[in-house]
Amino acid sequence: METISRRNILIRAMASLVAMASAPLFVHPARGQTGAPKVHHVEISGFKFKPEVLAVKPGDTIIWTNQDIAPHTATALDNSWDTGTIAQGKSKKILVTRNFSPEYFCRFHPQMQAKLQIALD
Ligand SMILES: [Cu+2]
Repeated sequence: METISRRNILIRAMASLVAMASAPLFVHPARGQTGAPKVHHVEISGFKFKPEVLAVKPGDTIIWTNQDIAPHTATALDNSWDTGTIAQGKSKKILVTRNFSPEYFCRFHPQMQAKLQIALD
């Protein structure tokens, strides 16, 4: 009798450990492990895209926010996507699709360049 109840306690303890270990997957479904789409933020300030290299996946959204007085754009080098003009204090968002062109620049200030590292799964 005692042996069985000890085993039951052990099984319950192990079950709760397993539940605790897997809980973060359900608490943070957007953190990558489940592959859920994410929202990434790129700040434009001092005539730079920050970060200049950003890891994304198809299905993710990128939001660019312009902190400069000058207007900017985020535009694919091959022109396949473009936020259009982003005025001071404004944001524009774009959905990352399959075969998304990774390198981009600002049409008004072509020296401003950045790139996306697009993970394919
Ligand atoms: Cu610009």
